Amino acid sequence: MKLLHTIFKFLFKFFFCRDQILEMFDHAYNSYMDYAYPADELMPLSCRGRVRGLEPNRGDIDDSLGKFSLTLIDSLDTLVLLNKLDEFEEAVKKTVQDVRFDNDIVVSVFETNIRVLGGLLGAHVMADVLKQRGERMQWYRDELLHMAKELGYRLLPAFNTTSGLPYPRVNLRYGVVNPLSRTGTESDTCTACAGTMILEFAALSQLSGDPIFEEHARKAMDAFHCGVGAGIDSYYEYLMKAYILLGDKVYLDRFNTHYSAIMKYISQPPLLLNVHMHNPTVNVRSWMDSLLAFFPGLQVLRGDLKPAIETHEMLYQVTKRHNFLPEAFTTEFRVHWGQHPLRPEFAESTYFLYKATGDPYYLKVGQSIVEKLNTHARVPCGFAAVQDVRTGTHEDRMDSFFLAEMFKYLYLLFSEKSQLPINIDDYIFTTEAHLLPVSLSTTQPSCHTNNTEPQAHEDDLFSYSCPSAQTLFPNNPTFAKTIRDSYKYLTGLGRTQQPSPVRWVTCYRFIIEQHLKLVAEVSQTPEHEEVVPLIVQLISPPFLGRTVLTAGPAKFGMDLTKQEHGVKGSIVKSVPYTACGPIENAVEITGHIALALRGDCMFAAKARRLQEAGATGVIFIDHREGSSSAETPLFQMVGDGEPTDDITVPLVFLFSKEGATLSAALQEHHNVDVLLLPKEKQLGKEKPEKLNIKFRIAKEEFAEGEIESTTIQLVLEQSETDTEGASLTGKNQDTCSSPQKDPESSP
Ligand code: DMJ
Repeated sequence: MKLLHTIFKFLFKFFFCRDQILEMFDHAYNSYMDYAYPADELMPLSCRGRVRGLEPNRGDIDDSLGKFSLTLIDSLDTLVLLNKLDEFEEAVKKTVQDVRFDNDIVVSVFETNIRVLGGLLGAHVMADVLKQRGERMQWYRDELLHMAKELGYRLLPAFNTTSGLPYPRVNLRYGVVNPLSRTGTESDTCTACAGTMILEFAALSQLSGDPIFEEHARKAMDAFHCGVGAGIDSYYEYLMKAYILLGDKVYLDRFNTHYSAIMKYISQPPLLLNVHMHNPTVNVRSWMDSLLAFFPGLQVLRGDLKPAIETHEMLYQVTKRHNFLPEAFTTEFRVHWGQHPLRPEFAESTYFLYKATGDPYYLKVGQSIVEKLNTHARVPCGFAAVQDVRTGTHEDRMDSFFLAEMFKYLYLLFSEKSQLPINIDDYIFTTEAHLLPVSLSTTQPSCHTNNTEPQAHEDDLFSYSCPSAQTLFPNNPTFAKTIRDSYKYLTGLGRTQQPSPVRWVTCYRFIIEQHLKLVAEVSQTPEHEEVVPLIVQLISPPFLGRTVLTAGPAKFGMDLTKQEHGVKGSIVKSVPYTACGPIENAVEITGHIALALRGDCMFAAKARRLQEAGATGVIFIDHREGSSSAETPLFQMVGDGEPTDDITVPLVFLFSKEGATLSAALQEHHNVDVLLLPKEKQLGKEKPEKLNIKFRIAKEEFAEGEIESTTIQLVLEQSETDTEGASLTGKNQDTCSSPQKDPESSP
């Protein structure tokens, strides 16, 4: 039996997958270098580079692109691990020669840290190792480290907050507060975004000798006071790994506190489901996110092998059914959101489980990942993200993490340690799979992956142990199989089995997207879930229904699709404009639709405050300069995780270009009446013959000495029989003689 295992392993490892993975990597990397470099990313369907500003704006995901050859930097240490040392040397030279960071561009602090700063540090460490061996890189003089330090300084302005939590975005040239920065006023960030800095920043401090980076990242970590569910995503990963890298028990204690809560409230093997933060017995939703696939890998590091095997097996069953993990899937394993942007988390966990168990089953899982990528994602110019796993349609994107992470984990899975150019046990993986040496640890006791005996603890064997796969989990394939067998037929493939009854609970990394939805409050709606486009139609003179602004809906507040004639009212700007403090102009707002700027606090908080002040509706306006419905897909605003039943007024969202049109109208005409309604019910569009516009011109009464003014009373009638119209007043209007060229589109 043992001999059979060995033969099986040998066959997989040496004659099949390693070479295939190398060939696939070459295809992806060379496509990027040939068709896209120096752009940030490859567009594999168009066979060209994605340059921000030249392609349609995709919203937040474009914040990863900083005109700094992202994919090249993210790929550097993968080149070393895959033994492509000539290519690595060449790529480092290109990075040093071509990449600049003083770009006037707004980027995500989180993404820039994990992908670019982490990429530079991992590559610097690799360059140093190769140089010390005396065979290559002899010209190298720490150029990548200098670049990393420069980038670190460019990120630091984001940490200039009272809490120490970084702003989500920074302008690489102008920082945050500079009027030229264009970062907006948004200070909301996700826990993962703010709590996934410590590895890179601490490593930068250790390597550069400047403590400022570690100090800031540590302060940001200290700012969290998480209970159940208050933290999320790679924040947990970084607590655990910060302990491994830095040896500071504070991080381990925090991790263990969170982990216990997660396992108590969230884990329902093999599922991990969202619970309400303040009421953890209540479910939040009935679907899971593909990003949870990293969690079994973290559980392996923690030493919690059983739930890791269970959850991983559930995920494998989902990939068997849908080829890839859809971005979100239900507890019945149906597609909730069909996109798959070639995420590496499932491969990551597969690698860690193989390392922990030695079970060749995980090689088989790895092989299936390789095959599916080749069959369903490979295109002539690289690998394309899958737009919908149900149809197999492609999307014109190949994210840099595909090269940074996917190929590392797959290659490691099929490699013997002796085949690697470095001793992999000497390194820890960042969340982007960049390699940082464990030897950076300065605080005792440090963790060394191989030789540390776990320290037994009364309550929990693993609580104070250094994660060492070999020590904690001696190879035991039978143990893993026994656990997996209970979950073999979860998805209904093969024999039928109902998933065990579940508590609807929440997980955390589960969802960077999910988390962003709750914190940034906009939900990229699953593709099959239609976002009903709304409009803000300006109906008072001189607009008379001809200016129509496309608006996004909210998942809470009044459902405008159920209002026969929409909701009408005149608009008043909230003071303060963000509506994050007490409303100072409640008197003016009462009975009107309030305009409020996005940012600084949650949509739900703004809506509540304005509703209490007497507003009959709220139009939120994006604070991100230049955004428009023409370029950014509509999304739905979501609540703050608390019940939102108390919010009954209608809520709509305008991108900043449309918002600017509305604000300009208000500034010019003082009285602007609007209708909030679904686009399909646009007034005067479907049945123009039935739209009667009547004017009554009347003299207002004036006090002696006041200038005479004319009032135009406008009556809009839906039809001859429909007498419910809008009686609106516009003062001192010229005429209706300024027709918009294209009433359908936003100016
Ligand atoms: C990567 O950039 C990192 O793994 C990050 O932590 C999460 N998202 C992507 C991969 O899916």
